[in-house]
Amino acid sequence: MPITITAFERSPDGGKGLARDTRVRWALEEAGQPYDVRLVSFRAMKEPAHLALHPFGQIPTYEDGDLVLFETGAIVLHIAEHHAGLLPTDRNARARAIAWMFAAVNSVEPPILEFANAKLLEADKPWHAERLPLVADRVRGRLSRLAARLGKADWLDGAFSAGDLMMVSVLLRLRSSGILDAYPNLAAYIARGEARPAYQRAFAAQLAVNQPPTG
Ligand code: GTB
Repeated sequence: MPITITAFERSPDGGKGLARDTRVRWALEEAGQPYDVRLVSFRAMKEPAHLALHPFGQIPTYEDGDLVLFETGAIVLHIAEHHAGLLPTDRNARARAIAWMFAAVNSVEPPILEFANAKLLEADKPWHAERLPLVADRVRGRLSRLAARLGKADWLDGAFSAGDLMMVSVLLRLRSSGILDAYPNLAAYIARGEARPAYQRAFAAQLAVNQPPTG
């Protein structure tokens, strides 16, 4: 049985690669692992069969034989631990790469999500105009520190790792906002991630679901 992941039957972003199955597809492509995708509707995600895989009724999930996983951080770490290419072999370098994975989901993604949600879900609130700059500043706070740490390096800690895969995936959500324009080294970092053939394959696969070829 091949690895099976779940993804949106129809992603709200229409195939821009922002739904979280893209980062799992990317990790599987980096690891050279074939996978199947089961598409789920918003309704099916909240039904018992899917809730048995994902307690919060979300995508993506990951199934490999007896193993069922949810949470992209855990899924990407599992893939990285079992296949070459996403984590260094040196023990300390490996621990640092994992720390960057946690930093992506625990320190950088939360303010980005708050910002995305503020724009998407709160635009009609009377306090929106006052709150949005505060939320944007919290994003900039993280980006400034991250940009300073990255400096002129290609990747966060030596060679490309699962830490970079997660960080680039998290930062991609900001691209349409213009916030990244103030951080050219981060914009270049994201572009390097997107240029990886494994990312390109992952992106194309999720796009094919959301924009089936016509004709
Ligand atoms: N922490 C979990 C993880 O990393 O796995 C978060 C999983 C999650 O948020 N899944 C979302 C989901 O299933 C899809 S990715 N949502 C449905 C629900 O909760 O009912 C989030 C997402 C959705 C859409 C866009 N977009 O259109 O731009 C971007 C990101």
